[in-house]
Amino acid sequence: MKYGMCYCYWSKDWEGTNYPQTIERARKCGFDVLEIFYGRLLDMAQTEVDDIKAACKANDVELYICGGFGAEEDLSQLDEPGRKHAVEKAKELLAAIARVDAHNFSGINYGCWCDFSHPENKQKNLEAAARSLREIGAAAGDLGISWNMEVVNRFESYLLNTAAEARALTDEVDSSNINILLDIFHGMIEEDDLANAIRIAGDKLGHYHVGTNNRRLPGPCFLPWKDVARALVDVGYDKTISFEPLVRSGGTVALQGGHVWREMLPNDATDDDLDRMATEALGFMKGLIEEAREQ
Ligand SMILES: [Mn+2]
Repeated sequence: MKYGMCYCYWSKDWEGTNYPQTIERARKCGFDVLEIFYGRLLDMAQTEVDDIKAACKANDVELYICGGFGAEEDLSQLDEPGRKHAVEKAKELLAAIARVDAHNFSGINYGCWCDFSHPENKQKNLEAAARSLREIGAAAGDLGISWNMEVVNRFESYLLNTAAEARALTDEVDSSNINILLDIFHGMIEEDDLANAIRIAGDKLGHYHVGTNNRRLPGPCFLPWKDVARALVDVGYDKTISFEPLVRSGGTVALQGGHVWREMLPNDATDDDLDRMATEALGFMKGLIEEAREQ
């Protein structure tokens, strides 16, 4: 199992220009993966790409890419020329992901993030998404990239709110490169049983996001951590568990999607405190998985 940290823990913004330093910082805290937003990859200078790849190699850190699509990238849209354009954009993104030597792209990468204009079209949208994803799955396969569709809560999308809905879509697409990202926060809102959600995703589980119920670093809280760890081990999940704490106020993380309206970090937390808390949370998560494996 690999363990990852999302860049937004160390920044109040989704994206930054200090990825090489953050890759080193992730490794110092014990993480195997740094997860970054996709946007800047599309027009990133080759020198920065080279610096990121060198930092990954020097620190033995793998880069994961994530994000949520807008209207132009919406693979589920019913306008056929628009959908084809979105597929071409997705292929450009795949090339950009391959350029930084990443092999996972995860998020709301099947529809439009927070667009609720035509929920009555849900079934038709899913059929359009399946057509798009079959083509993207083939392109992703050529580049060795897993396209992980994030199941999100009802306030972020009407397309995939449960693992069962995502599993139905991946079965319909039937591509080994189109998989599922489950996030414990979204699942806590929508699923009847968080462990069962993992079992439903089963061998299509491509990525897993964790945090507490209020999106702090993973740690003791009312979430059924032991059951979740048990299910991850039972389905043979052995990719990456990424931490996605949304704890920073005042930047794009808070104001553009994360909805952080109060301080979620201890008062006067220093950079060293952030790193120490991340390492402690990593110990918590690793302990759960090891315990489940020993049972
Ligand atoms: Mn997530």
